[in-house]
Amino acid sequence: MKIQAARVIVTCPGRNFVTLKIETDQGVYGIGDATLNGRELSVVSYLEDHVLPCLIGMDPRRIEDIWQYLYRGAYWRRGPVTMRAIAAVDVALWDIKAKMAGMPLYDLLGGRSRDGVMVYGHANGSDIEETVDAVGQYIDLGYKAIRAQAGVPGIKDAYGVGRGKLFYEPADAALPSVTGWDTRKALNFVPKLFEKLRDTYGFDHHLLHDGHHRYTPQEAANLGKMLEPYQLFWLEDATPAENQEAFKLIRQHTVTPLAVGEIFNTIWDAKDLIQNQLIDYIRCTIVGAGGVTHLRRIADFAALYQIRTGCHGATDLSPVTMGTALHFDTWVPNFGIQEYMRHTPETDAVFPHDYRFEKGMLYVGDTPGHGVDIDEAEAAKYPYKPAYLPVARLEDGTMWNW
Ligand code: GCO
Ligand code: MG
Repeated sequence: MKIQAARVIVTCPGRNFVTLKIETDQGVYGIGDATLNGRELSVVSYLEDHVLPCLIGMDPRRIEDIWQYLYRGAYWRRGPVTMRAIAAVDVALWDIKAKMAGMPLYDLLGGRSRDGVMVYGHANGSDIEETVDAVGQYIDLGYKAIRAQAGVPGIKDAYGVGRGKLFYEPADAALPSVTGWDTRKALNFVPKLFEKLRDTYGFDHHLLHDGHHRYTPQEAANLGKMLEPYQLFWLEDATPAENQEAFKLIRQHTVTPLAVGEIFNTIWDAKDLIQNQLIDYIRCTIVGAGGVTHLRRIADFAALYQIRTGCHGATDLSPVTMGTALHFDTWVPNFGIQEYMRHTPETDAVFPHDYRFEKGMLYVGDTPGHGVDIDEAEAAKYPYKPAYLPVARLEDGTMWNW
């Protein structure tokens, strides 16, 4: 069996997605996601110019060997561009293997560990009142877990506040827009949001919050401590994690569970965090961290330390990643939660899929493969449009982490 052709498809049904389609000489094809928000075309080039020519003629059944070929063979290891390209190939190959086996992917991975996958949605508003209402809407939709973010008085476009309900799209401008940040204001405000949420809805639902890399370790420790009475499911990306040791300080001061990893690319980004038990949830996902082959390695390592998964699932992760992640989540023994930001109807039409939402859970279907396809005629209707994530500056103009 041979890989006969491989193509990259770029489409923008409301936002940009980069998709890889691998075709075999036996008529079976596989689909992988290679989207890197705001840097999409770099992965297109990496695949088209440097990866796809090597793949033609290879045996698509040799997933592990092809992964190692692309990782070791590049000599230049890791990084978001390389690892997304590898992830796209890996996911397309798992799709092909599962289709050939006539099995849904979760079965090939080792079978079901659970019936459905608990997800969390994003509730946001321009102030506390709006966010409290938005959380109420998610509760009405049956969600068991909800991430809450609100506009902070005095901060221009605080992180996480979208324009519409249910959909939130931060990459929204042809050049990065400038938002503001002020840690003092946020620290005074965020605990009030969660106090109001617990007063209004009680403690039956899981509540989550994303610090989006904005705090120093000491500030993050302070925030975690102040949030303890509200029993969060997790505080995410409380501080940047290039220096994994930074989490030690947070950990020494608070029992609020910590999650990190949406921007990690390999197990090496998480090694110290995991083996020193500095986090509770690892947020790497399929497209960001080298596909099913590598994410499985990270999850198994995390399981040794009772750390659970919490795959990133924002809208910049295409339905192909969402579908594959759901198969992974259905199998992985140390599953924690799955982020789920809904895609627009245009995106859903480009990527027909068989997963479905019911009462706060997502369920995979039983179609052989990962259950997500691409309608190329639909995709062709939406040409690529440059769109960047915002940047953040402090009041005095200093660049900060968005
Ligand atoms: C999350 C995230 C995202 C990112 C986005 C960047 O927790 O969902 O922080 O919303 O900002 O994925 O492309
Ligand atoms: Mg996040």
